[in-house]
Amino acid sequence: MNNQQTMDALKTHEIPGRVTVFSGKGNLPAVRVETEAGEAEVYLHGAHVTGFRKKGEEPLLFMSGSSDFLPDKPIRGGVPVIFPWFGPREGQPGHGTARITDWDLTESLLLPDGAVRLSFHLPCEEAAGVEFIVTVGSSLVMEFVVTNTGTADFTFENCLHTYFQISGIHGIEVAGLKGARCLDSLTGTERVEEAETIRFTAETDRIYQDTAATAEIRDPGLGRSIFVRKSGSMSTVVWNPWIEKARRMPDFGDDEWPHMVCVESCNVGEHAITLAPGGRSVLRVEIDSAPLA
Ligand code: TA6
Repeated sequence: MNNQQTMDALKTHEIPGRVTVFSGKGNLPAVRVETEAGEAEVYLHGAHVTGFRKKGEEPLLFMSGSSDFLPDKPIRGGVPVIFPWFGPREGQPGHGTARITDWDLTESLLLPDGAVRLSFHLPCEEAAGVEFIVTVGSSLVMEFVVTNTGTADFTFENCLHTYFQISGIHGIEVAGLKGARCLDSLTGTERVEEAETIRFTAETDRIYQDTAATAEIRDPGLGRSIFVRKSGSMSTVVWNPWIEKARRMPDFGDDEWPHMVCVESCNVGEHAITLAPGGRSVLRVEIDSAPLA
């Protein structure tokens, strides 16, 4: 949905040496943030974080080289903002409308610790005030905030559908989800996760429910662990498309599936959120990394 702030309006939010507004791929407006500790890139289309790296490190986020950058298409990779529903919906865009809407940049702020905070607002949303706040520093902190500004209850799903850059899907493992209820989206089966860590040997598409746990992506190939710390989220989705699904996705390279994994912080299914009028919900995710212990 096209609601593009003019470049002149966007450039009023620039901070010399820290925040730069530019015309990105597909001539879509984007914001580059550079701090002493880390740097990031965010497109106004979908308020989509397309890059984050800590100083001197490999990027933490995966971006597909085949991604579209079109007004009516989602960007493939980075952090798709999924709202107000997760997954397919008859006659509607998959994973909701927020990721294919042009958001407004409402504030850029240099914080005392040297980090930069960007605030985005989702226009044309009647029932709720929707903000997305991105803080770039030695980690990436994202807060998805929904306030029910209507006069009736408002129910929605939300998800920060993060794509992580990894050395190779066969060599990584994801820890932190043991004991969570696991809904397998491919088989429709449900079980409790008994493994200490998740390893990948085929297409994997799982919704872990009733979990507020930090997920850790252990990547010996890159000698690092990525931590996905969250609050205000009771669902975690783990996804890798593997060979056949990758081939079926036109905006995803056939050879890209070994180099990414999605660990998504959400509230989906029975954890969909219902806000009474005036109610407020905050989904907060911090992405950080450390040398592999
Ligand atoms: O989060 C996992 C998932 O729901 C998968 O089923 C897969 O469809 C993925 O999202 C990507 O969805 P998209 O609509 O972005 O192609």
